[in-house]
Amino acid sequence: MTPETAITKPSICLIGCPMDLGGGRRGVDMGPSALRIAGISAQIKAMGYAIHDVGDILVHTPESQTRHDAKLKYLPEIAAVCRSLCDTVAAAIDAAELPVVLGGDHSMSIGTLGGIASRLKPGARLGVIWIDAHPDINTPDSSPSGNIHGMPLAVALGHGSPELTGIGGTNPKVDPQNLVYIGLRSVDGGERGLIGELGIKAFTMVEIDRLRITGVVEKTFEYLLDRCDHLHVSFDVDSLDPTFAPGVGTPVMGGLTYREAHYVMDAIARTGRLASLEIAEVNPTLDHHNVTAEIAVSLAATVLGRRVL
Ligand SMILES: [Mn+2]
Repeated sequence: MTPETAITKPSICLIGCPMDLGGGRRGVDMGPSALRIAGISAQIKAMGYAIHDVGDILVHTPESQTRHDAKLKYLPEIAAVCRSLCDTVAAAIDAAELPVVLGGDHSMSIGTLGGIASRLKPGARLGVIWIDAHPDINTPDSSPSGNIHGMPLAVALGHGSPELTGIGGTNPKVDPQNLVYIGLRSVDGGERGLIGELGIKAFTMVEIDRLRITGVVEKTFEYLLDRCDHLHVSFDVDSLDPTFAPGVGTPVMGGLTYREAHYVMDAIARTGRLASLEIAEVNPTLDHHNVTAEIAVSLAATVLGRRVL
């Protein structure tokens, strides 16, 4: 038996989002399969959770699409996927299940956050911990690439195409004061401007060097826990250093170590406040023997409460 944090456990709703329309590099559409093959269901079940795997959201391949807008590549297709994901996440919450979304490129967060925001009780506040090398807060005008996986947080904060900001019916979905970044190290000029303008709390890799991961986690909770009722964790596997996790959509040197990531996840589990989770940007085509998906699954188990002792 493995010891766990919670005594009563919600059912976990696993939702695959096999989408790679939002990034410049192919292959993250295979992320949900890689995470399932790495045993996400069995490992969570072994912790005593009931699992409801709803399978994958329908996503059409880029080959069957036409790109209409260079500033918002595959906008109609990504909007359709996110609407469907939004409904699926909302249904899980309605069924008192804890949604765990398996990606897929990070544009899927538009759907995940749409579903969560649509189900918040009146007056309840959504808090988000965004663990990522990139802040994903570009607008169509600031984005150097037009790839929507670099825009989901801007959308959640109400900036961007109405086709995306309108998903789930709540706009904005997140208050910039209720968002914390951990692990940033690759930030575009426009993103830097918006983070400063909105006063978003960000712990870059420099803060992790300076405060160590323990200090960053402590400050994150001091800042965030009192101001949120629903805690959502969005984990981009590119937050990890590529020496540990090579199979990611957009690798950047100088990331979290395996132990730092586990420390963050363990600390989040101990708050008892996690209400939804997503794992983004697992790219099996760049991976070695599925090691990145295996690490992501072990981190998912940790944030859901698996402990060493
Ligand atoms: Mn990301």
